[in-house]
Amino acid sequence: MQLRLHARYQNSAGQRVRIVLNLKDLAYTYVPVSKASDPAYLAINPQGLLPTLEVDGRFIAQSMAIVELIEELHPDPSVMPADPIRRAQMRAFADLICADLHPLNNLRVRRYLSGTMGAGEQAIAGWYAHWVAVTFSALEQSIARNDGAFRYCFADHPTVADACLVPQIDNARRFDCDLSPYPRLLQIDRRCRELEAFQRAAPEQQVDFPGT
Ligand SMILES: N[C@@H](CCC(=O)N[C@@H](CS)C(=O)NCC(=O)O)C(=O)O
Repeated sequence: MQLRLHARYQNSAGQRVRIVLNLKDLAYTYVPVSKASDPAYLAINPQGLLPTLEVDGRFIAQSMAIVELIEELHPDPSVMPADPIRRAQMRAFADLICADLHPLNNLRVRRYLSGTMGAGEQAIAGWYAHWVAVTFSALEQSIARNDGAFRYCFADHPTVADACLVPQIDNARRFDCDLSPYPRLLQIDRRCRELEAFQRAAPEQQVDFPGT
């Protein structure tokens, strides 16, 4: 089975997928896409969002759909907790990042705010910092409920939640958000970054990272 990941170095949804592919030690070809709005890219993903996974010439959009597919095709090692309730809690954590927070720092949303709505840079930064604070507080509380029982978010091995958390922390840092109120998330983030799977997935390790 040939896997090709169409993405961009600083594409946090793509980084989630890279992390999961690496955790499962799956070989894939990274296909850098410089602009998601290019007609050639829209032909494979009409949503105009990165990433897209190509599996033997068939295309799958949306990082979470991709991650679920990878887990189904290659269940071992799993990137899910074994217990179904814990698994659902992990999905709820991941959804908070992927469905509720990440779209707000998307380039097209920020462009709409500054262009169509005329919002200034400072106003947009304040708006984003507000949503980071709301969401990260909820994420921190959901980890606090585990009472330090796990090395990573929801298990002693990294799961999809960790693959979502680390790129989102990069986003928050890129936008200068204060993360000091979230010590549990920061500790897990540090542990993840010690792993080769996370290191190889980092933006600066990709062939399209500027200056490489
Ligand atoms: N829900 C989508 C989000 C994808 C997404 O927002 N990708 C961003 C980059 S991280 C993108 O393609 N942005 C293009 C743009 O904003 O114009 C997923 O999980 O794949």
